[in-house]
Amino acid sequence: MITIALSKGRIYEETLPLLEAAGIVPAEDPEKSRKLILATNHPGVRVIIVRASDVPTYVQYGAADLGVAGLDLLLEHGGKGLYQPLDLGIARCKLMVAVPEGFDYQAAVRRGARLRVATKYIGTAREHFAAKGVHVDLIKLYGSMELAPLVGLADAIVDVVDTGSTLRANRLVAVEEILRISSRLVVNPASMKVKRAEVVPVIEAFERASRA
Ligand code: PRT
Ligand code: MG
Repeated sequence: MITIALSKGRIYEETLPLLEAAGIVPAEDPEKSRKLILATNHPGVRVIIVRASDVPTYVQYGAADLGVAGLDLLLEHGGKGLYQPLDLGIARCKLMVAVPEGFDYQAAVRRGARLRVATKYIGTAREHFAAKGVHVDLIKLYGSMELAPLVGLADAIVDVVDTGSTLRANRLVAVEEILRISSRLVVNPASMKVKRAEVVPVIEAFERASRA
């Protein structure tokens, strides 16, 4: 039996066609069912539904053999104990620095101002600002980063942006791109050895499908 860890929403939706290409069809829709373990048409394969940021952890400890996770979350996790054979090119977005309209970020940076930055990506943000020599106090949030500058919690945020409509709706503007992001297939290294006959065909099918 192999277990594939996915998160609900965009990762699940964009991984479904790849699963299908590997001949795997979940028996239920996680948006409709409350089940966290989904059987598939394939007796040897099940899908577990976890929080996006927990996918690397489930795979690292071997509770799942494979998983799909955004590069943003993989970098925060650190990637320890994870084999990352494939960039699936799905759930694309950018990690950006954003500020309220009218805040001159570049001028603040030139002045050497100390900025308060709210983010759930503490590790990546710390590295980014340190490399630029920008002084920041990082404030850890778990969601809705866009709110923080609007209520005086932070001067800026570091968040992923896709269409930019959430930024616009909250009168924020992206001022710096940190990283281009897509989702990766992650594999437990022990599963790769012990369950090679089951795991490798899935990796190969994902590779063919994501290239197509
Ligand atoms: O939602 P939850 O708190 O459980 O976890 P999550 O937000 O980490 O997971 P999820 O499922 O929302 O995202 C999973 C992965 O999708 C992320 O790790 C990214 O790699 C990728 N991804 C791609 C995105 C987006 N696009 C995206 N737009 N993740 C989040 N967003 C957010 C964005 O921050 C904004 O708040 O969606 C909102 C809408 O974005 P705009 O720019 O289209 O308005
Ligand atoms: Mg989300």
